[in-house]
Amino acid sequence: MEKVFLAGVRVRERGRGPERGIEELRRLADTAGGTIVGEAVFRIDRPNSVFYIGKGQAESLAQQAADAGAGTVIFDINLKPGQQRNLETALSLKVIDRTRLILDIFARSAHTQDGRDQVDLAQCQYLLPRLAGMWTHLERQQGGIGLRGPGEREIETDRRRIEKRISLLKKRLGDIKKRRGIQRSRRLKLNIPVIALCGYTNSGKTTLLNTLTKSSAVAKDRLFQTLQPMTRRARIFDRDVLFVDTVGFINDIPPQLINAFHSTLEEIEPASAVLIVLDGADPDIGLHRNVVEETLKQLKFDEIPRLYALNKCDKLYPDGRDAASASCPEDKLGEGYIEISALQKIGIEALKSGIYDILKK
Ligand SMILES: Nc1nc2c(ncn2[C@@H]2O[C@H](COP(=O)(O)OP(=O)(O)OP(=O)(O)O)[C@@H](O)[C@H]2O)c(=O)[nH]1
Ligand SMILES: [Mg+2]
Repeated sequence: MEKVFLAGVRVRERGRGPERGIEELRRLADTAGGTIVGEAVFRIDRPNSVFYIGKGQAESLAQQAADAGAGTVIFDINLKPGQQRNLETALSLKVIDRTRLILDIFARSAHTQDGRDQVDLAQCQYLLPRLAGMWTHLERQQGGIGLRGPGEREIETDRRRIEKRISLLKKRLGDIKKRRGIQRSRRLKLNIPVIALCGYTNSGKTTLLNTLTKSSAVAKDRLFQTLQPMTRRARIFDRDVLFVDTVGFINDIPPQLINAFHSTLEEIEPASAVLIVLDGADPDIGLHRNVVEETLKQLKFDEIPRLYALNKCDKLYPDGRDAASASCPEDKLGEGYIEISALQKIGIEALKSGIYDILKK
C-alpha cells in the first residue's frame, strides 16, 4: 500500500464559522487505497503562486512527510501544473492534488465500458494542460537549448496521442448520449413520472433507491460507489414512478468530471422532480446542501421542483425522536426536510406522501 501524507489547506477568512475538517480528505485517500501515515493542516491568507502554501510551510511539510516515511503527499486543494511540479521538486515526493485523487477513485469505481470511457476522458483532459506546462517548464529551465529538440518532439507526440484519444472518447461518448437519448424517449412515452435521486456522495441515494423500489443495487460505505445512473420502477400509492439513482456530488467537483459525466447526468433532465438526499448525521451537512444546489445550478437543472430527504436519522436519534434534539440538523438548514432512514426504513411513508404531493403539482 502506498504511504500517504495528507495536507489540508485552509484559507483564513475572518468572521467565518468553524472550518471544514480533514475528515473528507482522509476518506478520499482511504478510498483511493492509500495508507495514511501522517497529516497536517496549513493555513494561508492566499495561495502562493510557486508553492501554494508558501516556501516556509512547504519546507515544514517536506520535513513532516519525510519523518512519517511517506512516499506521496495528497492535497485537498487543486494545484496548478507549475505548483505541483515545484512541490514535487521541493519535497522529493509524488504530489497529488484533489482532482487527481478524485479521478483516481472514479477510475477504481468504473466497472462498465461507458464509465471507463467517461473517466478516461476526464483523465486525458486533466493531463493535457499538464503536458503543455511540462514543456514550458523544460524550455524555461534549459533556455530552449540542448534538450529542446527531442524534449519538445516527445511532448508533442504525447500531446497528439492524448488529443487523438480525447476525440475518440468524445465520439464514443456521443454514441452513449444517443443511446441514452433513445432509452429516455422510450421511457417518456410510457408517461411515467421520473424522480432523480441526487446528493453528496455517500449520503445514501442507492440505499434509498433500494428501499423505495425494493431493488438490490450495490450500496457501500465508500465514496463514489455509484457512477452510472440506474432506473427502477416503484408504486407510490396509486401511481407508478421511475426513480433514477445518479453519481454523487462533492465539494470542488473537478470540472473535467462534470464535462465527462454530462451525458449520464442528463438522466436528470426529464425528471419531474429531484429528490435531494442529505446525510443528516454529517457535521458538514450545510456545506453538502450548498454543493448539491450549486452543482444542479451548474448543470442547469435548477428549474426542476425538488424535495429534501434528511437521511440517516437513525444515527441522530438512536434512542428515539426526543432523545437528542440538541444537534437537530434543521437548526442549520431551516424547514422543509423529511427525516428518514433509508437503511432502517423509517419515515418512508412520509417521504412517499411528499413525492406524491410534488407530482400532483
Ligand atoms: N445509519 C444509516 N446508514 C445509512 C443509511 N442510508 C445509507 N446508509 C449507509 O451509508 C453508506 C452509503 O450508502 P449509499 O446508499 O451507497 O450512498 P450513495 O449516496 O449511493 O453513495 P455513492 O454512490 O458512493 O455516491 C452505506 O454504508 C449505507 O449502508 C441510513 O439511513 N442510516
Ligand atoms: Mg450510490
